[in-house]
Amino acid sequence: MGSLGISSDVKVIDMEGTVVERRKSNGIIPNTAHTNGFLNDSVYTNGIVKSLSTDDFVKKAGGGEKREHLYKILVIGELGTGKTSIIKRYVHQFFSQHYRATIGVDFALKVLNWDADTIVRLQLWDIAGQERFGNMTRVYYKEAVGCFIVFDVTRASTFDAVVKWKSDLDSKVQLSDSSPVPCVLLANKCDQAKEGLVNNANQMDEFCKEKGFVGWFETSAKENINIDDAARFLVNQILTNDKNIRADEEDRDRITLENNRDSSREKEKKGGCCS
Ligand SMILES: Nc1nc2c(ncn2[C@@H]2O[C@H](COP(=O)(O)OP(=O)(O)OP(=O)(O)O)[C@@H](O)[C@H]2O)c(=O)[nH]1
Ligand SMILES: [Mg+2]
Repeated sequence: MGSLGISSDVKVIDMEGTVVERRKSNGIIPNTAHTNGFLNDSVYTNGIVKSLSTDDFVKKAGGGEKREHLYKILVIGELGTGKTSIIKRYVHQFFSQHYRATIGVDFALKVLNWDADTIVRLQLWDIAGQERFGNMTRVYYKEAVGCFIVFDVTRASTFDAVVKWKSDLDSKVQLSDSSPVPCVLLANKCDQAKEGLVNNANQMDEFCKEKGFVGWFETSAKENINIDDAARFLVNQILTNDKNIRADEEDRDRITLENNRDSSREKEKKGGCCS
């Protein structure tokens, strides 16, 4: 981990699931913090994470403005399926055979220059497989707008658990319009021999449709297969949802404004406020 610039900092998560503080660890991890500390230092400015799903506008060189989105994405699934490895590959272009189980939750940030006018910041929440739909997942899932559920193609039992992770997710978090959080299924370790349903692409498509996954990808953190594509696919879903929700909210605001204007005109017609 040292080679990745790992710090001994710890992150403190409040019961709302927001990282409220980042401080140097003196070797004692506070009760409220669950971390392995693989965070890149650039992730948190001033130690405080901004509220999620917000937009900022940043000045572009040459005048115009860029829209900047911050999205929280969950990475969940059974123990040892490769969640941490996928994130490390995606964010740090790094892979290790060495297995160190995540404790609680870990974080990483990936910044995407999406297009000429858009920057997307993905805050990736790497949730330990050993959390297994425990009480803390409700806290960790809060405000997520996208999710990867990961299974290990060499262990069919990890695929069997996918449905439980999906229903845990759907029962604990929804988008602001109450629709389910878009979730992509990752069949990881595809560099190795596969076991079970994952050998049949048509049945996998059917499974995903039935269980409400927006899509699935075979991935390998080891060989760097499909991880960028899967992330791009999920971000596209998130951006579409975000745009639709925003449009609905703007419509609602406009209608409320028009109704208010109409009712004050009515009052004026009737002779002002005292009639
Ligand atoms: N061959 C192969 N091994 C992988 C791949 N991804 C992860 N591994 C290995 O699988 C083991 C577990 O990987 P992790 O990324 O730590 O798994 P995890 O899902 O984060 O596990 P928990 O933190 O316990 O939930 C490690 O030994 C990795 O090197 C892959 O794509 N191919
Ligand atoms: Mg892990």
